[in-house]
Amino acid sequence: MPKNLKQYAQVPTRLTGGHRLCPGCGEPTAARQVLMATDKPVVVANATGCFEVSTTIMPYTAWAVPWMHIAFENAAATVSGIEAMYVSQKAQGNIPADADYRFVAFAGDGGTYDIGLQALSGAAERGHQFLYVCLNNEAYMNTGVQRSSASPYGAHTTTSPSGSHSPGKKAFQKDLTAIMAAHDIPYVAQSISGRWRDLTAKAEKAFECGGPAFINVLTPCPLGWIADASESVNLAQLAADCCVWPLYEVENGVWKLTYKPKEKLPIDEYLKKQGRFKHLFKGAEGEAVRAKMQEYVDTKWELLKQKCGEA
Ligand SMILES: Cc1ncc(C[n+]2csc(CCOP(=O)(O)OP(=O)(O)O)c2C)c(N)n1
Ligand code: SF4
Repeated sequence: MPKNLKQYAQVPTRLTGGHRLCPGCGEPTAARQVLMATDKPVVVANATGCFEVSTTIMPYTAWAVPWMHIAFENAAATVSGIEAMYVSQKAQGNIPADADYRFVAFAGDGGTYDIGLQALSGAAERGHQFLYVCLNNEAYMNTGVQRSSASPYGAHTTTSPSGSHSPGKKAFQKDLTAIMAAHDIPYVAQSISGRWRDLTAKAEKAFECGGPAFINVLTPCPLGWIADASESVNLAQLAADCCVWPLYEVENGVWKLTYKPKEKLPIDEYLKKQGRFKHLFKGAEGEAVRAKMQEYVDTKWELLKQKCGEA
């Protein structure tokens, strides 16, 4: 049963303030909301990326739990290895039989959608009990905003630049949440860092599902999205309201919408607030790209509603 706000305020802080993530970054908010969702001791594995480098600037750390830095590509291999060692040590009597730990990996979309996908798929298939959280800001932000396979169609990044020969990124993003659902693991979900109740409830289910769990969290990045830091929470909410980033879960194979916008907003409401889509509001070509994006979002939304028994 998710706690209320007053109860969450009593939960010990596992990721402290004083880290160097940018103001308005969606990553620490999401991570804190996830970590608040369990009272059990947790061990964290963290792939390189903004979240990792900014929370562990030598000689300081913002982590108040056991935490392991690992390479870009192997967050899932590491967290599943830690969990396997824990199970083995418990069986050997080296860890008390009543110990009850939880294991969580955090990685960006670059580390998850692209370079870490093989390790993530393998760990999910092996059935370890862990939660993998993708902090999805839709590009490789830590190294200067390069496109990833999570970057949306039409987005300007340094490796999909908009200009006279290019409308921004030319491919639609990979649907990683659906790919993880296809692994038939106990729990898969999409959330945003803005709606704390949605994310903490999902994280609680994920921690307690007894097997592999995956949550894909949209985490706005003011620097890469070229947006005002004060707009981050609103942008995440707009992504849900425009159905660009629907909130749903797949629990033991059952698909369910966890948020239904009262009125599905046009994607322009979301796009116009971000400099990475600014070029799409100039000329006929930009209009055509936006129309294609809207069509894509509408098609995916209808398919999702069918899967969730809402159509
Ligand atoms: C194998 C490997 N390739 C490249 C890098 C350089 N590198 C470090 S962080 C990073 C980008 C991380 O992007 P993402 O995972 O999306 O996280 P973000 O910084 O956006 O939160 C890259 C390319 C690396 N550390 N290891
Ligand atoms: S660049 Fe983006 S993801 Fe990285 S710390 Fe800043 S706001 Fe967060």
